[in-house]
This record gives sequence, structure tokens and C-alpha cells, in this order.
Amino acid sequence: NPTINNRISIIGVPLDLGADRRGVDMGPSAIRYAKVGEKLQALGYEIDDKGDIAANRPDSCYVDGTSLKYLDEIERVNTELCHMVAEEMAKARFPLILGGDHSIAIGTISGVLQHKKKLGVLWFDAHGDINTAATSPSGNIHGMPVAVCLGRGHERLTGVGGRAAKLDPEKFVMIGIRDLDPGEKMLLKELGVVVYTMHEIDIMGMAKVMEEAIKIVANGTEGVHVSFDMDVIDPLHAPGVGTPVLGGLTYRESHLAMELISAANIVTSAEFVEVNTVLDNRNQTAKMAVDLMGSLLGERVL
Ligand code: EXY
Ligand code: MN
Ligand code: MN
Ligand code: MN
Repeated sequence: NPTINNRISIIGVPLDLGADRRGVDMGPSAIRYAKVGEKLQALGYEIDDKGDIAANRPDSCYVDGTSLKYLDEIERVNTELCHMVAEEMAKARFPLILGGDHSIAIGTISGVLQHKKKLGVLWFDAHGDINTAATSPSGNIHGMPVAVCLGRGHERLTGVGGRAAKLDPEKFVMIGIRDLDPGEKMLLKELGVVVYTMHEIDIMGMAKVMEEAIKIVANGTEGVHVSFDMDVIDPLHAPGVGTPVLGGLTYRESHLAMELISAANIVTSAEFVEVNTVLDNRNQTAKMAVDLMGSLLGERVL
């Protein structure tokens, strides 16, 4: 039974090197300032905030060419994150990771995989994040974590957490996608990942999309990880992100998705990433992330 217990460990990862843009390094602070601990405590959880994993700033890091920017430091931070996540899960605690850029999914997911070999993933994002060094237009590693978690990409990234388990692409579902590079489209098709783009959400409605998505990731798995990139939400509601794309989820659609996952009792770990405080409007995007965590973890109106 993958149902979460009432103990949550918060881990902050103030890494912005994967985005090659300042601002998301302050995401964990902004999310804590928006009272994530208080919200989850009020919902009845016992919270252990493990603080932040130390991540270096770009000016003190080596940039290796342009195809995999800041590979050394991103590998190091993700390796540490992997160990911390595995350690918290060994204590039967629910890991809640605060980003940071989306490259941290490499560490989170490899850590979760140490305990749940059969893991489903719900990936909320405007982007596919499934580039490799060969297909990336930017060299930014936050556009690559999905490829890495499915076993594609540089061996120093796919090697984080050891070679043992990788995700099953059939248990990986993407939601809210509206910006894919040509190489990403090819790899998504090759691997057979199920993608609910904004088009499907518009046609089917979020309730139906989530019903299907939950079925796919829950059947035959030991748990489900939610990887939530704040840029999946429309920039009108979540302006504090580094790579905004028009035409995203509304406030209500994103909450409905979280509420339906919560009701299905399947989630065993989660991360909320890409809050860029420099671009945010009075911490609106960080607050929204905290509201979404509430809905994901059981908050209801009545
Ligand atoms: N696909 C583009 C790239 O690879 O550079 C943009 C990626 C943005 C990734 C953001 C975190 O989701
Ligand atoms: Mn992303
Ligand atoms: Mn994104
Ligand atoms: Mn709410």
C-alpha cells in the first residue's frame, strides 16, 4: 500500500545551474517564506525540515563547453540529493523536495528508486525536459532530466544513484506540455511515453486526463512520484518562472489535478521546482506552489 504516512521530510535544493539563470536558487527560501511547514503541519503532518543542500553559484563553477553546462556541480548536488532522499525513505518518511531548477529530478528520482523499483511518475511541465546533449538547443541540464531518468544521456548523469534501477517509460506520464524541441518529440515517440499536452487537456478536461493518467502510473507500481514544474501553470497565475510558455494550466485545473491525485492515495514522494523569485510578483508563484502542495497532501475546502 503506497499510501503516505503522516511524516514528511522537506529538502531544499537551491540549485540554478541547470537553468543557467539566477533566481531559482532562491526558490526553497521563497517556498518556506510562503509557510510550507505551517500549511502541512496544519494538515496534521509531522514535518522535519532538513534544510538546504549546499549548491555552488555559477561564478564559482566550471562550465564545460556548451552541451552540458555545469555538469560537475549538477552531478555532485544530485548525488547528494539522491542519498538524502533514500535516507529519508529508509525512515519511512515522505520526501518533499523544494527546487531549484528541474535538473534536481535526477537526484530525487534516483533516490526514490532505491526504495521503489517499480515507480510511476506524473510529470507536470510546459516542457518535455527530454533532451540529451545531442538534441539540446541550450546545453541547459534542466531540459534533460526526463531523458536521464529513462536511461538516456551522459553517463555521469544516468550514473547518479548507481546503474541499478531506471524508470519504466510506460509508467511515466506527462501533463500540460506545450513546448517540445524536435529531438524531444522523436525520443518521446521512440520510448512510448504518454503525453497529455494542453490540447488533450482542453478537449478532454482535466478530470478525465487525471483519471487516465492515475490509472497508468498506479497500476503495477509500488508508488508514484509527482514532479511539478511551476511553469506548467499559465504565466498569468505563475509569473515567477524562468522559462514561461503561454497557454498553461489555470489555477483551478492545477488544483483539481492535485486533489484527484490526493484522492487516489498513490503518491509517495513529490518535488516542486523552477520557482524563480527574481521574476516573481510578491512571492505569488511560491505561494501557489504551497497551495498546490496542500491540495496534493489532502487539503479540502470542506
Ligand atoms: N527545451 C528547452 C531546452 O532544453 O533548453 C527549454 C527547457 C526548459 C526546461 C524547463 C524546466 O522545464
Ligand atoms: Mn521542467
Ligand atoms: Mn518547464
Ligand atoms: Mn487549495
